[in-house]
Amino acid sequence: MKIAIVGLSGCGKSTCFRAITQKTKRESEGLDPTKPHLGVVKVPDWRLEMLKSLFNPKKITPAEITFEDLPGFHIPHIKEIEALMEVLGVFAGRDPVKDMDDIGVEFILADTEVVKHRLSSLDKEMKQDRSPEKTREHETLLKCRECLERNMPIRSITLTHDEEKSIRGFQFLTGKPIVIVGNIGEDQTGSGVTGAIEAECARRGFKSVEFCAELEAEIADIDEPERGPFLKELGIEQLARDRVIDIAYQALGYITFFTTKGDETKAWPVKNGVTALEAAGKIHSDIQRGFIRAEIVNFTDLEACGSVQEARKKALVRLEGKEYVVRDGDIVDFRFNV
Ligand SMILES: Nc1nc2c(ncn2[C@@H]2O[C@H](COP(=O)(O)OP(=O)(O)OP(=O)(O)O)[C@@H](O)[C@H]2O)c(=O)[nH]1
Ligand SMILES: [Mg+2]
Repeated sequence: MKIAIVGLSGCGKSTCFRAITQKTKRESEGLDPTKPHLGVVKVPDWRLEMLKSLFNPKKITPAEITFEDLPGFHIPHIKEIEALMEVLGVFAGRDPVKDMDDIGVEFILADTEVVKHRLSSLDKEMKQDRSPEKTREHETLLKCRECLERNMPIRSITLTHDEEKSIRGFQFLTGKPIVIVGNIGEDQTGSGVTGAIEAECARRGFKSVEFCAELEAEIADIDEPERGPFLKELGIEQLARDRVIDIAYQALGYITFFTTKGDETKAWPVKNGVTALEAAGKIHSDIQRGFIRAEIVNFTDLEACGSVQEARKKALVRLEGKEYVVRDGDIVDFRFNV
């Protein structure tokens, strides 16, 4: 799961990257600012703490997201990137809605080039071969072109499963989920300056969050014992970073299921809508191949009951088959035989 951090030059992408990954200045100092950099973060999930107290595992493994910090204003190499985090430099007195528009236009142009290029070669190919696959791809690309010509992102088109599949390989930028981060200055905290961003994002169906990246990047440099008092002095209860990661995770369209096998309690990120059989494959191909049933209790039920035994008494621990659609917070025990 990889998210690329994009935005205009100097909008604070690298500062956001440091704040999100909590890399210290010293760790980042050696990094070449003209190159992309990767950082892995653990997705904060309070439910893991509760599961820890119930199952007492030796090890807790949260879900992870890799963030990629891109230098300057770059059209990212989209392969392997599942979503974009777009940083708007509100702190610099810029007009964030205009910046959002400008970036949107660049992405639309980049996708338009890809569509044009492919349509032109497809026209030639279809003179020899008018297979249903090629025809479908052609029709879908025409839909995309029409959408892009209206200055709309590809994610705004409703495509059938087959249509989506026919263009999946192109990894269109404007087809990716997007999270908008309003990077505000320290003096802008709580001033509502990002109201305009929020309204614009709501209109476009984007998730957005405001964040004082510089402040939170500085916090990474404070040693643990001094961190608490420092945060208290600033009146910060929780780092916005956690919320930024959480919102990015949601924007990716992921939900979390948990396993509590042996010594480890683990959070597994899966696309919303996966079946129990697909979820099993995330863990191990053997578990998928030999899938018999999945014993499932949802976190909310477990929390309300206080123990698995109690949940069992209330018939909230269920046996589900291959086609069961996994829900966020399911605690799953796969039964399999290979
Ligand atoms: N006051 C203030 N300054 C910030 C904030 N975020 C970033 N800056 C400053 O803005 C400058 C650029 O920040 P970077 O994080 O390097 O921006 P960038 O988007 O990575 O820049 P490029 O990779 O060159 O495009 C640095 O001097 C930061 O200290 C902020 O929230 N408040
Ligand atoms: Mg940078």
